[in-house]
Amino acid sequence: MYPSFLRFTLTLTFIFTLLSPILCTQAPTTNLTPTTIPIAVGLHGALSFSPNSTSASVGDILEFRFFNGSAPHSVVSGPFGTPCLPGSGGFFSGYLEGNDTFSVTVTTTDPIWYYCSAHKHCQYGMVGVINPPVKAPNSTLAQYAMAAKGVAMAGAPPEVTGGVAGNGSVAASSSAVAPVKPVPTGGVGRSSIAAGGVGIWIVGGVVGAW
Ligand SMILES: *[C@@H]1O[C@H](CO)[C@@H](O)[C@H](O)[C@H]1NC(C)=O
Ligand SMILES: *[C@@H]1O[C@H](CO)[C@@H](O)[C@H](O)[C@H]1NC(C)=O
Ligand SMILES: *[C@@H]1O[C@H](CO)[C@@H](O)[C@H](O)[C@H]1NC(C)=O
Ligand SMILES: *[C@@H]1O[C@H](CO)[C@@H](O)[C@H](O)[C@H]1NC(C)=O
Ligand SMILES: *[C@@H]1O[C@H](CO)[C@@H](O)[C@H](O)[C@H]1NC(C)=O
Ligand SMILES: [Cu+2]
Repeated sequence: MYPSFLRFTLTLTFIFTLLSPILCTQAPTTNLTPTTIPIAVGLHGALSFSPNSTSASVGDILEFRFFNGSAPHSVVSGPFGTPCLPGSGGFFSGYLEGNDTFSVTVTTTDPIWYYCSAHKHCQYGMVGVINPPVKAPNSTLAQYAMAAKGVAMAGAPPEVTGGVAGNGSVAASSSAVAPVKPVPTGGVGRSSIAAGGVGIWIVGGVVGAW
């Protein structure tokens, strides 16, 4: 009786351990599910990103979308204090156009300033921010754009970095509207909950119920 019951329990534990990565993706905590956030690059020929200010959680994917028929653009991240110039450890898409995408996984809730390095697009206001600083009016996108106007020449890293280029089929008429997301409060990040920990909790809970 006991040995077979024990065997049954161990088998269940084993099965749920195998299943836990799958169960984790269905976990009730909604912000465990990464959100893909589309950002249109130069839609309808405009020298802008749309939206140009975006809230994102750690683990979310920024999907920069380049459109058919548009001029080549890029997305480059860089510090607030040096507009139109890249920073270390950021991203650079290279020069992309028709239907290309560039996907960047968000790894911080700190502000990420970015711009297009093509020609004088940055100076003309092709700039954006992820997770803008909450203390307006300091460090606003408008201030970044204003300072960008005085930059002699935009810069970019020597090679593509910090993201993955793709090749979707994005209709020029499609609108890229970011889903409404709550502004992160900084306390509970997805990163603070390890998937493995949730898996163990599920296994423990289910086996405990038996
Ligand atoms: C894509 O762009 C090319 C060049 O501008 C244009 O000829 C073509 O009609 C466009 N296709 C679509 C589906 O928008
Ligand atoms: C983009 O996709 C459209 C629709 O599938 C296609 O007609 C067009 O040729 C593509 N453009 C490029 C530059 O790949
Ligand atoms: C924030 O903005 C105010 C008003 O422009 C300014 O007086 C203050 O020095 C700024 N603070 C910082 C830390 O930039
Ligand atoms: C950001 O986009 C909004 C909406 O298109 C626009 O009104 C605003 O001027 C843009 N901000 C900057 C700094 O370009
Ligand atoms: C997307 O596909 C087109 C046509 O095959 C190619 O010219 C372009 O380089 C591809 N872009 C990326 C980012 O893979
Ligand atoms: Cu551009």
